[in-house]
Amino acid sequence: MTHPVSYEVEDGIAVITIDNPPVNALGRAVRQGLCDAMDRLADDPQAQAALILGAGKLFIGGADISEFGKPPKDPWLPEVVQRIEDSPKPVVAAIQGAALGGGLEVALGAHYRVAMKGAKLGLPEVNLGIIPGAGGTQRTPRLIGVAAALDIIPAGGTVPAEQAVELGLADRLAEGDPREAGLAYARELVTAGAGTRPVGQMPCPDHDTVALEAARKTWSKKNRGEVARLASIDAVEAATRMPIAAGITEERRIFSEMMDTPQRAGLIHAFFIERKVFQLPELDGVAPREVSQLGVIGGGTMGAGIATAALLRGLDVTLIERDDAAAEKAAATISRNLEGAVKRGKLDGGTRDAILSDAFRTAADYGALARADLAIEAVFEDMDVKKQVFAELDRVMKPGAVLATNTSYLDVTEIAASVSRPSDVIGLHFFSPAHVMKLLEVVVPESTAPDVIATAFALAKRLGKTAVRAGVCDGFIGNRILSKYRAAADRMVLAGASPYQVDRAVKAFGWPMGPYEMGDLAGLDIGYATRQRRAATRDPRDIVPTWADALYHLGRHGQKTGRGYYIYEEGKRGGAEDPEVLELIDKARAEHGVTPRDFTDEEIQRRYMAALVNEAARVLEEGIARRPLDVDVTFLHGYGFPRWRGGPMFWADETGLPALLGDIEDYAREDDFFWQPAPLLKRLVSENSNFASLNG
Ligand code: 3H9
Repeated sequence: MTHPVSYEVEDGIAVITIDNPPVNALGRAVRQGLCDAMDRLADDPQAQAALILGAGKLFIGGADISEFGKPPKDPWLPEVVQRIEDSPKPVVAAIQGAALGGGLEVALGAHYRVAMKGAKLGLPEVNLGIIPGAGGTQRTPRLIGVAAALDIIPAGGTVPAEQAVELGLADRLAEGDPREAGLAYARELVTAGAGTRPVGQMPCPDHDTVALEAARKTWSKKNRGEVARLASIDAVEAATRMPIAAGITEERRIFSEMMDTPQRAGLIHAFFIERKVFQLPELDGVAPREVSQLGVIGGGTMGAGIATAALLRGLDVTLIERDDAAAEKAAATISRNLEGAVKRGKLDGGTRDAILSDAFRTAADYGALARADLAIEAVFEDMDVKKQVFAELDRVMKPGAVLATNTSYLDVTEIAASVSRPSDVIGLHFFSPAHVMKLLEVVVPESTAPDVIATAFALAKRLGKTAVRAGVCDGFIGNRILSKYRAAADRMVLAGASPYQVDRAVKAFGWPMGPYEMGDLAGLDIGYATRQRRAATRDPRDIVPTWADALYHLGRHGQKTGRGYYIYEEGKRGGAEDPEVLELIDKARAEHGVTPRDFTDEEIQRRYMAALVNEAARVLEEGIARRPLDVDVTFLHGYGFPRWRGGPMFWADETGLPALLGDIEDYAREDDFFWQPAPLLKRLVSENSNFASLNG
């Protein structure tokens, strides 16, 4: 095996290149290689300075995350960075693509930094539940001050090369080849007789109480529950109080503490599964079909959101609406969405104008889709209406085009069977607002061709979405599981918990919203319509939240009507509890002959999660989700599941499946209709196994 760190001398400059694809992560061999290179540099009479480079498209993506949680191996990264800083000869780092985490820390060990245009520099460690652990929290504030360091470190943020130079994180900006730019800088330094410039030897930054307090205030609210962000602020504060060696020891202490948290394990699980979710063995070697022209049918909130997502990523979009008025309304929504992107700095005004004039058009006639490569219908959720749309698509679309439906629960197999080319049909279930939400459930009927599945995954990547493969059933992966834990919440309310306590308990677990706040946001008419739809096939033992029906009939449809479970006042955030809702619930309890009992918040959380995991186990067993990680990604990206818990299946493994099964069996003693343990859960417990074993 060739060594991942090479050393050669060019014109008096030692060029040290890290070549460790895919991201030049700082695994053990790279760390050792850098130490060896520093030893060699010190003794090399040919070299007056050194240049550190990363081979390929980026400088260094950070420490090797796959080593985390395993026993650490020498040399540790902080020592490596110190060795670079202690070099008696000047060291330059030339940064292209990205210098992240340990990658930036290596660059901060160097005495001079040149950032190539397009590069980003940052310390994203807190996103993984740790803090920078190789001097990042000590050297960054020494270079750019406490306030600027606090803008980056607790946010896990990156800055573009230009800003890095403005801040002083890098010394100069360059264009072109990083090797050439780095060599030119190093030669210039040698010619000028510039010596070393160790960042660690720079004076302690001023103790900026205002910035520290502001950061603590921000990060106790934002990413609620995450410990590493606040801990990273403590580490930055340490830089203001102690010399570098002590500061690095303190950083190391906090880093090790974070490394041992379950949050670190959860966040790193999330990092890896977000990538693995795209790796489907069935798609090995299957090329996606070419997609550049997209058709969207229906310009409501969903259709307009999908069109916006596609336009933002450079696709050409034709939107079909039934008449001019509807088309104009859709175009206005899309224009507003794009304006939002301009305001958030994601798009410039000129590009927005160009998109609207060149890449987007509306039409009333399906014939306008004759050249589209893929069409997504987002019309009213009714099987007959969908079939009519698909008949039109079947008639006008070119051979090889993909026909997709954005239905959130209708039978995609039945839709596919209604056209002459079922193998080209697939479900693409976007979440609202479609140009913001990351999740895309790719719903695959038996009849779908593999390259159509591959096309859906490639499209998702292009749109910046996380795609999860789902099988066909009512609600697919996410909404099917959601309906179960929602039902568990309703059962707890009937038994004695208040909806407000349920919401509070669920949020204390880390969910961004409780089920009743969520209901108010989505609109209580939606839940009512779902209950109506299911009424004909409902088991008589099932419990219907009659209080929710009553709210619907009172016209209290949630936020949009100012009243639902909560009472909303104009201009006020959140809603107030409504005693009338509690009266409606009391009435339902009386009808069911229920004497209300108290619930602890912990019991609410356990029942909510047990219902989720149990249904997820069924979804896995039926092959609706192929792997537990697909369920985890669905909940992280579509339902706001707290990322630091890794996902519900990861949480279940961490909690322990025997304990969860025990809970479900206990609950079944009082209600054996709702609480039937999933066979897969029982099997995993009997085999002393876990969900992770099914991730492949
Ligand atoms: C750290 O540095 C701690 C230090 O402060 C202190 C230590 C003492 N390690 O994302 P991609 C894999 S913590 C190992 O698709 P892109 C990734 O899993 C680290 N593996 O590429 C994937 O594998 P596969 C701080 C890594 O071009 C493949 O590389 N750094 C690492 O879209 C391609 O990844 C970070 O948090 C890693 N560090 O984006 C940065 N990074 O092909 C994390 C990636 O088998 N990384 N892989 O699925 C990223 O943000 C992106 O990967 C990056 C490239 C922007 C670099």
